[in-house]
Amino acid sequence: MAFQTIELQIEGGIATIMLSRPKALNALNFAMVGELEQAVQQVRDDPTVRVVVITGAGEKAFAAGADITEFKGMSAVDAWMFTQRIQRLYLEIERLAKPVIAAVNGFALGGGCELMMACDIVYASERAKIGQPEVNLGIIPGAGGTQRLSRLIGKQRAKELVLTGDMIGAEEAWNLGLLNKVIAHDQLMTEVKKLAEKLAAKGAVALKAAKEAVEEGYDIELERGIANEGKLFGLCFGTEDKVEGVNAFLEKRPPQFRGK
Ligand code: CO8
Repeated sequence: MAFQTIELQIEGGIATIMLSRPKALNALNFAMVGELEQAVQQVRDDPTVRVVVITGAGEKAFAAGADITEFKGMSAVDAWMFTQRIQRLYLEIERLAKPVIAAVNGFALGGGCELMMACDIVYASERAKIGQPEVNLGIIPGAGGTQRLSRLIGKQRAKELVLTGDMIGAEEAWNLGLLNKVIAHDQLMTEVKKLAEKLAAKGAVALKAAKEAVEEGYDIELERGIANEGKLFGLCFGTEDKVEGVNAFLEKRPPQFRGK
């Protein structure tokens, strides 16, 4: 499928979605949101895709947020509808039955920061700048920023970022627990590829079950969360990958998982 605002490349079981409006720092406009919806559906339904990477084109930005030029003249109802759409898209990414890695190559602001937070693992360039600057526009985050941020780093620190609209550097974001790893800028995609290949070699059903156990259990009481984990654990015992994984360990050889 030919896209105008993103690029989608699928190779060796790894789908790379690149936000590609570098002149506007990869700001998410309506067209990009529509194309992201299509790309996410495509990678979700393609059984050859085992891992998804999301990154930004150019040297400066992952995504500098929603496209502010489209806010001019936008009605309250339109804005509400748009947030609902982008929220659904980010939930879809968060719940995708495959690991999603964010490769944050620069600014991740507003809707860009919110997209980053919907991903499973975040590797960032040392040049990354992260924040929720919406208050500077007289608005607030609308794609999960007030919710995922406080769940990730705690209410107090989330409020500081959301209320000041300040950007923070990669080191500070890592200290807060927003990033998994900070990497030298020119090494970012090499390290992300290594991680993606590592994940692509695992059993796809086990990865799906593991992600689902964490996601579904996160906002519920411990007892229900661990009960759900137990059922997913049991489900793994019905897979060919479990037979292969256990046999490979006992036979002292690397496993060859088939995602079945
Ligand atoms: N939207 C549109 N254009 C943008 C955006 C943006 N978010 N960010 C940057 N650009 C454009 C600039 O206008 C500029 O265009 P031009 O060359 O035509 O003048 C170009 O990208 C390069 O930007 P700068 O010259 O400003 O580059 P700097 O390095 O000087 O500054 C910054 C980089 C600090 C990132 C600066 O561009 C900036 O502050 N950008 C805005 C960041 C921001 O406020 N983001 C939040 C947007 S609101 C949001 O994300 C809400 C999401 C909720 C879901 C949607 C609900 C409707």
